[in-house]
Amino acid sequence: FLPHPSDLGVVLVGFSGGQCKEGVDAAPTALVQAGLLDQLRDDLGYKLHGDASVRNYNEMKPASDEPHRGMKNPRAVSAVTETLASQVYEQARQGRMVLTLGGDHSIAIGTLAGTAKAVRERYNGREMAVIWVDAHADINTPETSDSGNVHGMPVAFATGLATSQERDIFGWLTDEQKISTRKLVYIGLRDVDRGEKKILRDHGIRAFSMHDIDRHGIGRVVEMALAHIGADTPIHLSFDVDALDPMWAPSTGTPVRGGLTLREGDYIAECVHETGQLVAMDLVEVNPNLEVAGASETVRAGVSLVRCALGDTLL
Ligand code: 6HN
Ligand code: MN
Ligand code: MN
Ligand code: MN
Repeated sequence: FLPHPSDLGVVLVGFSGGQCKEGVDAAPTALVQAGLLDQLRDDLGYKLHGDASVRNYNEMKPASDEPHRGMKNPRAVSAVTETLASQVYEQARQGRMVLTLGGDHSIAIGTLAGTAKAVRERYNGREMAVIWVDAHADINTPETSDSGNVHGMPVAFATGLATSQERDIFGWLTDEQKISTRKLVYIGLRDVDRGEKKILRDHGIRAFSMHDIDRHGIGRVVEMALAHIGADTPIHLSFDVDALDPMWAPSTGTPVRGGLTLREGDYIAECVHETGQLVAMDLVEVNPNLEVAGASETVRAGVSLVRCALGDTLL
C-alpha cells in the first residue's frame, strides 16, 4: 500500500510564471545548495531518484501567450504543469514518495495531477487526500481571480471547479488526474478572497484558519484535519512557505502577517509523516531574491519543513 519507505523521487522546478515576481524559480537551487538533498540522503537514508539538477521551466515559453479568461501566462503554466504531471506520475507510479521543490504554487496543478493518477492506479481507484498548508486558499477560478495569477488558482483546476475546453490551457487535465473537494483540507488560512470564501462554503470544504489554530492549538487542529481525511488514505502535502509567519519566512511573493511559527509548520509536517500515508510533498513559494536579508532564513525554514515531513525526528 505505502510507498517504498526509502525511495524518493525528486522534481526540481525552476518556474515563476504563475505569478509576477522573479526569483521564485531560484528556490530549488537555493534549497539544494543549503544541503537539503544531501541531508535527505545522508541523515534520513533516502535513495534519491529523478532530477539531479534544476530544470529551467521558465524556458518553456510558447510563441505567443496572450491572457485567457484573465489568466496571465496561461499556455506557459499549462505546458509546464502538463510536463510536471507526467514527471511526478512516473516517480509515483513506481511506488516512490515524490518531493517537488518549486517554483510558485501553480506547479501544484501538475504535481497533484501526477500523484492523483498514480494513486488511483496503485490503490484500486482510491482517491488521495490533499493537505494544503498556506496563508491563501489558491482556489480562485479564472473568473473570481482579481490578479489573474495562476498560483492563486491551482486548487480550482485540480478539483475540477475550474475547467477549460482549450487543450493547451489546462484542457489536458483528465478526471483520473483530479482530486475531490471532500478529501481536501486546508491549514493556516488567513488571506482568502471573497470569491474563494464562497467556493469554500458552497462546497463544504474543510478549512482550518489561523483563528482555528488560535482557538484549538496546532495539536488539535492537525488531529481534526487528519480525522477528516481518515486512516488508510494516501496524502499529498502541498506546503506553501507563506503559511509561516513572515518572521520565519520573509522571502516569499505574497507574505501575510499572523502566520504559523516555524515549530507549528514543522509540527504539521511531522504529524503527516507519522501517519505513514504521505505519498508526495510540494514545497513552494520560497523566493530567495526577495528580502535578501531574510533569504537564508526562509530557505532554512523550507529545509526544515521538508526534513520533518520526510521523517526527521527530534529524539
Ligand atoms: N500563493 N488570492 C490571491 C490571488 O492572486 O489569487 C493570492 C494568491 C497567492 C498564491 O501564495 O500560492
Ligand atoms: Mn500562499
Ligand atoms: Mn487577497
Ligand atoms: Mn499557495
